[in-house]
Amino acid sequence: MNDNQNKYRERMGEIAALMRERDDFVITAHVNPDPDALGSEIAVRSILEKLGKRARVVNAEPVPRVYAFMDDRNIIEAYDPGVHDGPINSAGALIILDAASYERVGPPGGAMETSPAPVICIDHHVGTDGCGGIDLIDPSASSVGEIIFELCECCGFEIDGEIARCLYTAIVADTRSFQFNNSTPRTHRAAARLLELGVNSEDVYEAIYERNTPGEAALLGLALKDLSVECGGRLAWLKLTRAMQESAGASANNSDYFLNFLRGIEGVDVMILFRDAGGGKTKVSLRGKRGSDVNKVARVFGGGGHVQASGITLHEPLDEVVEKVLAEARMLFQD
Ligand SMILES: [Mn+2]
Repeated sequence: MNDNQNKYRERMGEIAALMRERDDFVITAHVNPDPDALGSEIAVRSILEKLGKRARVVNAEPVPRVYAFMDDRNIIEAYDPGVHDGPINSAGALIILDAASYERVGPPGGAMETSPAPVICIDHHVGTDGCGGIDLIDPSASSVGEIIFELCECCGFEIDGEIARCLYTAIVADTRSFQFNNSTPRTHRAAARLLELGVNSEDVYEAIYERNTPGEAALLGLALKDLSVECGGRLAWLKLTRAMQESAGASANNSDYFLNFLRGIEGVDVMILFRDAGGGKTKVSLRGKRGSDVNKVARVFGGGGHVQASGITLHEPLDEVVEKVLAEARMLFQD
């Protein structure tokens, strides 16, 4: 075992000790939660529940419709300062998952930053420093789900059916069904063990990828009419204007549904989806293949994420954002 692995295990031990010692936990994750964020939150809450601890999950916003299937016990609460600032302030410990800054957590992050409670932070994003408490940040992990699985194995937390399903869903979503290069032998070992514990992989796949609405299919059709492929066929992008979203009666809740069509075009290495998110906001989702570092582009505009999957939100009109983000993305192909 090398130094890094030792440090990793030591950190896991500290986290497990705090989980066993304390009570009254508040768990959160990043804004716009994805299955890794939600699955990890629900799994950690279940682990604490089994230890006889009180724990609540408080997010900046309600669970997105497409991921409602993950929270079938309605565990996740949407942050309300009047309801949650008290519990956050008096918590035995705070747990931040799939994010490593108070800012990425959104509104509850402000209350957490000023709370005297110790903070556990478990993440796998690149370029994050942690929250200054007990930080477990491993960018080589496919997902926080994978890290929580290892925490259970290493520290003797029992994985029941619900926890297994949550962790497997987290891993599948963050690796896009083991297709991304963040999917390692370690990832597959975790997944294999979770299958042994009874997870139904077909159900998980269907729940994640096959929940789009006919309106979203119509919106994809409208967007594909204006598909742009440039940089010698290596950069493909789509934009979703307000008019397209109104005409289709749908928005893009699941950006990968759109990006996967671009991913399937032979020779494309970088895929970008631009969306007018309303209220003067534009959201940009970037994906890279074969090692293309789209995080580099996202960081220029204050966005974040992973080397091959990043996002940006800007309070600027769609067309202006398209122009400047594309200018930066084209630089990826200038060598
Ligand atoms: Mn994640």
